Amino acid sequence: MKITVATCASFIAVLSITPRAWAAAPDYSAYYLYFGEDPVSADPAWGGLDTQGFAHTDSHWFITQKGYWAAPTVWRIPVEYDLGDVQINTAGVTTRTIPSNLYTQGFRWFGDPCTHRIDGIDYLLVPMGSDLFVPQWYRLAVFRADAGMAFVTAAPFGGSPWCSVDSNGKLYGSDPTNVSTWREYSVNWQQLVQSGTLAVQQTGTGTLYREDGVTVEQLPFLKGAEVTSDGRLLYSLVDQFHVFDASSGRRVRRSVEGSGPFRLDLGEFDFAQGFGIWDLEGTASPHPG
Ligand SMILES: [Ca+2]
Repeated sequence: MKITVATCASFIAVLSITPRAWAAAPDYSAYYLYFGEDPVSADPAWGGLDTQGFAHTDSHWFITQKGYWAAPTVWRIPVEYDLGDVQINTAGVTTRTIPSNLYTQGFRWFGDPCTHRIDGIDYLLVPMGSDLFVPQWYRLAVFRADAGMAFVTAAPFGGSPWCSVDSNGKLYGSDPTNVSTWREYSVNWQQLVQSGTLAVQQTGTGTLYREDGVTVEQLPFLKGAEVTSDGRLLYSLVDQFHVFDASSGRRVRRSVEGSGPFRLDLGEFDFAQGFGIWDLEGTASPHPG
């Protein structure tokens, strides 16, 4: 099975990684290896300093931009397109900006988004923040994930700059700085479908530990995070990836620069802002492996 992780930086766009069985793994069966930069040294229109995060449905990428001098924007790109060769006027690519009333209220940032399908309807969830340079995370916005990307609603989301939903519909988030825990939320998805309102209730927290299980891990500035669809692993992006077992909170893998099977190599002037995990095998992606 092939997995693609996308990070955003000024040039690097997509990292291909593949889960491999790890013989010593006590309570999970796979982790993800970095296999290369793809597209290589691309500088796509959705990239640059404004890119904040990635999500996907079965057929499309969704990429958020904070809107440095303009309104925050989300791109919707078919999976069969080469992400390194997409322009804003490419047929089939659509963008939408933040609703004007939310922009007027001061929301200037889109964070690292996520998606969830309920009753055959795909929804795109986007953390929104105010303040151009020091974002405060105030709301979780919901859009339809079809081509119209209609805005549905927004609700408080505990200040998290990222969101993730597992296959059971459980929603995850955290504080943006000095992260030592993550939060779990229940969502009334049926209410979202039926009345277009978002009811989010925190149901628990998880504590993050180092590999030795003793010291609480503090992640100084979280760029994004994602829980695998089975809810077993939490990928957090700081300077590198930190991968935690979601049941124990213990870190099980950490990416490194330069060498090793799980590495994140960023250029001198590049930095990662967010990411997404997508098993592209069996999709129409030009880069399934
Ligand atoms: Ca994401």
